[in-house]
Amino acid sequence: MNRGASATVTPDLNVRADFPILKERTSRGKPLIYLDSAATSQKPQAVIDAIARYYSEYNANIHRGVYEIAARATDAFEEARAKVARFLNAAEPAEIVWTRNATEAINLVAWSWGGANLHAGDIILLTQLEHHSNLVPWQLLAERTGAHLRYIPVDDRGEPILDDLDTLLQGCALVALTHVSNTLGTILPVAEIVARAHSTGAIVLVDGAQAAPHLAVDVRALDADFYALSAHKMLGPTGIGVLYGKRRLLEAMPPFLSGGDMIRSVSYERSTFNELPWKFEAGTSNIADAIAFGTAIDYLEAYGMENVRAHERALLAYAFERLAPLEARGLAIYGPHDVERSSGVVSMNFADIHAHDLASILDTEGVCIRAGHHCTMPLMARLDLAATARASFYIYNDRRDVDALVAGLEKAATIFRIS
Ligand code: C6P
Repeated sequence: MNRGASATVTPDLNVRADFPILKERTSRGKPLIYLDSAATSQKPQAVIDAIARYYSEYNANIHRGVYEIAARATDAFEEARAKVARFLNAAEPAEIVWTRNATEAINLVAWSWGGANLHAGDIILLTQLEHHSNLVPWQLLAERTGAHLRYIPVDDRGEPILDDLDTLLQGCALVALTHVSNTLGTILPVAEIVARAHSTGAIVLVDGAQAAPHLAVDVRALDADFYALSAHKMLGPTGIGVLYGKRRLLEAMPPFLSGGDMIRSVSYERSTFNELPWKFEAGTSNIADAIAFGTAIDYLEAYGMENVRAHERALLAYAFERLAPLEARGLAIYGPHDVERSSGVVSMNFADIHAHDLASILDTEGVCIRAGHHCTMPLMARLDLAATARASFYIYNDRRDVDALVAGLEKAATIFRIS
């Protein structure tokens, strides 16, 4: 791996070598060109090894057994939590709650904090960019409590319009917004929105599912009250995610799920609950994947988050340059056409080719992209789009992947007779 070296779009063969899947070929014999990291990232060998090591060397339940491998598993599990705390610059590991994914982290807040704090007539403010995971839980909460949803609007390029933010914040108890749009790649001015929300007394949840893999996130600098992420988008395994929450808020919240491990004492009549963060971790946790997520964080930290960002910025600039001639032939690129404001996503449509057809043609060349509404149906409606074809980059991508994408688009142009 290119540890700490200044990032560049020059193919970094060592990074690619760390990802065994990138040596695979498709059934058509094409090299795998993986451009769907916004859906899920690939995993370095170190992460795969960490999972195998847990199961083959010290598989045991945590927080229970006194024997050696149980203590080792508990230590590794809690050490991974401490790594996440450090990665996000949380004040302490107790502010890091393991969940299954970002979706569950958001649901935890909606059920626990929302159930205890939201009342009829309160406002929940979202943006029009939200992924369904940061929209549907609030719709359901609004139905349960009588609260109302409001949206920060976006313009035709998907840029949030903040001119009326102070008006939108009136009566607002909670703002829930994405840090980076999964559909367009737009990086939102979260610190500014948090500060303005706090000045009116609102709590802010940030959906960091697309930001934590790509940006150096500092939850204290952002002053986010809650921050949600999924390990699988940042080199870690599926089935493990994180809710960061400020201690004061987490402490005041009732448990979300209940059962073993989250209690202090139980009688036939009543129960008292464990300290943070275990109060929110009912039942046996996803031990192996939490530990392996810790390994993914080690990998990202060794690479350097500033290098992740620099690499993606450079790759995106190269992609915009290579795609420019196709724009003259009907390629439409959505979102900020600006590497400073976008996080490694190119969302597009090519003339009147359906995004799914485009994805299928690219697939014949081994190029993996996502087509569809990207779990942002309201945003699609707002932008008057049925679907987009989305290519998304990560540290293991290089110029050759962009070249393959462009070649695939040219093949589509030939098939659909686009001159
Ligand atoms: N977006 C995509 O292809 P989960 O499924 O819980 O790991 O992540 C949900 C989620 C929440 N917020 C944002 C901004 C997201 O992008 C996602 C997941 C993937 O865009 C899969 S739909």
